[in-house]
Amino acid sequence: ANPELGAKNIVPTNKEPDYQKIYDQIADVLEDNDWDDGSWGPVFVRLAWHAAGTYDKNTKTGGSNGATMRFSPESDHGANAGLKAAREKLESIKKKNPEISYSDLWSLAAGGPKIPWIPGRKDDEAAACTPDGRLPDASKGSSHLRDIFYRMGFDDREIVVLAGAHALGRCHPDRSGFDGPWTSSPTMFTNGFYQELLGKKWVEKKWKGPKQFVDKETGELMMLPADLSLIQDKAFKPHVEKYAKDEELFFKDFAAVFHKLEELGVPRTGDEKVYYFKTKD
Ligand code: ZEM
Repeated sequence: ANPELGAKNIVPTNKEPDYQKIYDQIADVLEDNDWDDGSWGPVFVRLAWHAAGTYDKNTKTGGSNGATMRFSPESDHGANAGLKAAREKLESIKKKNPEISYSDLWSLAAGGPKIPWIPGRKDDEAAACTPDGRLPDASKGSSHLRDIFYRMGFDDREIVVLAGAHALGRCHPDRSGFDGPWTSSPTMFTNGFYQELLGKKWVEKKWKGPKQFVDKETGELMMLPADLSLIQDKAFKPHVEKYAKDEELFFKDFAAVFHKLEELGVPRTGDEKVYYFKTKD
């Protein structure tokens, strides 16, 4: 026992939580026929991304450390609309494993078998909430994307890699105001976002909602103005073409860049153990 603790019955345990076990518990709650396309996976990825994407490399504020989205005002930022359900869904895992921080839990919930993951994020207080406006605005184009992602420390290629996450999930009129999925397999991680972007003809959706695009043929798939800017911009487009052709390269690069995103704002010594998780199937 640690003599500095004073209190008699407290024996400090330095035992690491069993992260593979927690990863498996998260995997067990993903499937749900009452949620969207049948999986909580996409909204968990969005939760982790919005927690991390507040990072500002100049002031070293924001980032995936802290899990400050639990608190107002960050929980009420427009970009975070709809993420409360994801946070609540993960409460059952937190209850079973109180030793894991919320910030580690959220980043773990976005993990995949090929994405390196390092624990050790510490939760912070409401005072550490970042100001509104740090996450990208879907109605804007490439120069806005550069402003936002350069601030986090990413380059053009990394912006295109990260946007490939839009293979997953969908837009919800009651959350962002936009509507529809980017691909026809929104619960599967593929390079489909790039393939659709290049392969379909995109026309403005005729509706009262915010300006977005739908595929001309069926009208069932969608693109945000920010997504389309990735093929309108001369520096972004070659990366879109590269990842549309080579899914293995996309998976490899996504794992590295998503890991970098998840590390933003997390103090590290460089000696940390890196985890890779096994999927059940
Ligand atoms: Zn998204 N994203 N995102 N994104 N995102 C939405 C949904 C999802 C942008 C954006 O405005 C929106 C990244 C980058 C960018 C995911 C992951 C990642 C939605 C729809 C919008 C409007 C929200 C809704 O209505 O539910 C913009 C402008 C981005 C700049 C490039 C990055 C980076 C991501 C992860 C690496 C995911 C998985 C979803 C789907 C969520 C769901 O609930 O299905």
